[in-house]
Amino acid sequence: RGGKEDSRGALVVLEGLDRCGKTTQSIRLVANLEKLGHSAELWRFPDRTTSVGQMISSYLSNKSQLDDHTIHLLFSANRWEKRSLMESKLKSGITLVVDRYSYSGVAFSSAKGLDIEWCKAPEIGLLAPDLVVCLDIPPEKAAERGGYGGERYEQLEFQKKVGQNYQVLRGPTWKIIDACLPMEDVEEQLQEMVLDCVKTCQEGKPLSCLWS
Ligand code: NYM
Repeated sequence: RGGKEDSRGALVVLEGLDRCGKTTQSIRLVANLEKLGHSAELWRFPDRTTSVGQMISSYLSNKSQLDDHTIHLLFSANRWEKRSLMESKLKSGITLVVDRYSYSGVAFSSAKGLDIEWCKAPEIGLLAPDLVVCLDIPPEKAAERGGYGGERYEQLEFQKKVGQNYQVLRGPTWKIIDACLPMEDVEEQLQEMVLDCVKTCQEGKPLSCLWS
């Protein structure tokens, strides 16, 4: 049932193709949660501030070359190095809104041709999100939005494959929002889903681990 002692923050993940609006929406969501009196923090992966994150950043901006398996494991390591902090924040009652997580890890790497089960393996044991919201956008529409920034992976054909992989990964904790709706509508739908999830976590829903 969960008494007050089991109360915790929610782990909420936003996923979607590049240029789907995740970053804008995650910033707004955290601001809205705080306005409503919830403690919330915005996180993102890759976290480019760590030394692993700097290797990732250099790879993404084409300043370094890495084998596909190696970069996959670095993205995963970047989540592992944040796992214990993530757990303690959640247990202290803070809701974490995370811009990309393991699903990006698997969807992007397997779009290069890596085996999907191999991609999932290093993610096993990371904290499982309470809610994954996927901002759904046709790859062609995303490409029209101000163009891609020129980082690795920001190409239409590649994004189409990533989109297909997201479909394969969709599970019971996934909710979809049409990212082509006006920004305010996306914001409102997202907030409603997240408030619901925050409530069940306050009531003591136990934390669980990937891959479930
Ligand atoms: N990306 C992100 C991956 O390939 N694997 C991962 O595990 C994560 C978290 O990095 N194109 C890719 C997706 C993006 C790129 O992300 C950088 P962002 O949100 O643009 O900083």
